[in-house]
Amino acid sequence: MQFIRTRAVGRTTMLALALAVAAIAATTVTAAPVRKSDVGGEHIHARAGMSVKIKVRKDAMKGCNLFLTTKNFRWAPEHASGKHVRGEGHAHLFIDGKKVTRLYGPAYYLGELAEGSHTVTVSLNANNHASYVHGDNEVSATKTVVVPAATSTQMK
Ligand SMILES: [Cu+2]
Repeated sequence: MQFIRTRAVGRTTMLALALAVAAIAATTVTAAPVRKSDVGGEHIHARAGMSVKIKVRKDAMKGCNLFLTTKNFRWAPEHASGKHVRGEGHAHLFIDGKKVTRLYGPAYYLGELAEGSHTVTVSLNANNHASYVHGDNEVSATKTVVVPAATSTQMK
């Protein structure tokens, strides 16, 4: 995510600032659930009410932070790659459809994403890495993060 550095505050700068703030604010949750047929592999029927929600917030210094809120789910990094225990597990993080890492808890430093629009998806997974599902849908959440174009004015 780009930071705004300006040496002269004029009308153009203020407009750019307003646009940048608007762009950051324009993050939206996409409702379309991930279908297990899109994922393939193992799946495990989740207990009723298991869910995950995503928040992406600009870090005060650099990049962004990811925060997850889960329900009816217990983070169990100590059991990762072990046998399935009902309601336990970890998460998988995907950025623009590509798996980035496992998540072992509710917060993660995403770092700086390139300028443009990105999809951030988190799925809840059992200890054995199988996706938790409700019916045909993965227990997952997706957020679109828009990183505005650089608005810095360089002195020449
Ligand atoms: Cu896994």
